[in-house]
Amino acid sequence: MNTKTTIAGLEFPSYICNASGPNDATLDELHVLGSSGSSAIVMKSCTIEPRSGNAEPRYARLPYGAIQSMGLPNLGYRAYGEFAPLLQSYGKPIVASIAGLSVEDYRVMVDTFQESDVDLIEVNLSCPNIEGKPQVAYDFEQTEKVLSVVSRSGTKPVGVKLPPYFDYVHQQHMAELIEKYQISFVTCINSVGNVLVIDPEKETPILKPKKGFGGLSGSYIKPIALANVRAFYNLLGDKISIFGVGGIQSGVDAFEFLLAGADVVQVGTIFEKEGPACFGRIEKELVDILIAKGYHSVADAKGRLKFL
Ligand code: RRO
Repeated sequence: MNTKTTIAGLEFPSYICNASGPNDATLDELHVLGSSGSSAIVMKSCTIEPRSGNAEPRYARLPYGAIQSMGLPNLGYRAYGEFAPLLQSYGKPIVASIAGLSVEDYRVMVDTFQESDVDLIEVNLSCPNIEGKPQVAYDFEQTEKVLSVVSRSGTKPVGVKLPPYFDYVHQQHMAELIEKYQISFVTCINSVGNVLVIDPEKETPILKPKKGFGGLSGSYIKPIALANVRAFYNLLGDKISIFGVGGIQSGVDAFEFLLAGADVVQVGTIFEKEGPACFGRIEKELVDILIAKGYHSVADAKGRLKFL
């Protein structure tokens, strides 16, 4: 079974890779991803300066996923530029993820990664956990300012990591901007921002930062993620590539994202819980489904959602 696929013309050896977020901020963690079944090495979103992130507790597993307010803990973008050549021997795509705190931050980081050994640049427009910094992609004027600087320079493909949208007009508006600025791929979706989980015993939120409001991930958000993948697939078709992310923990989940139109799926919450064995397990489960259904490759099933 051929599970090779591409994002922005770049070959991915299989369908499942890690999502920016869990266990991808240090060089040791990135080496673990290099040695794992992940089809790429996706790095933690970075900022200009290193950050230790928000106060703890800032991550909690839930029955069907997780809530977190990590607050962008990372080593600063320079470190990730230096790590890239050390990771090339794994022979899989290296993806930088940048999360500016200003338009100028995005410009500086994208220019630097354009000159580095990373293969793709994911521009994170959707971190929900920085106090006083709204998610960029919910503000289309601000988004356009960022897209105008990140799309300007270099030859490496640039994509955007989007928050969940809940209305088609927002997906349409974003799709127009993606076309206008020749963005090569989208990553749908980031965590569902600013949800609240309460501990009824303690009568407190379960997270400390932002008075308990944090990003929701895992199975809770899978239908929202599928809807966003499908909406962008409908709107942009083969003009862009799509990373699907949100609640994938089994081969069936991955197959659903494939039908919706995702070129590759990223896993975050299940990787945090299960460790690097999850990549090979989900890939094998997906292959078994494709064989049972008579598909010959991942490409064969992509976008093939049927209608009632
Ligand atoms: O670090 C975080 O708190 C974080 C980021 Br950058 C993001 O993009 N999405 C998320 O749920 N958490």
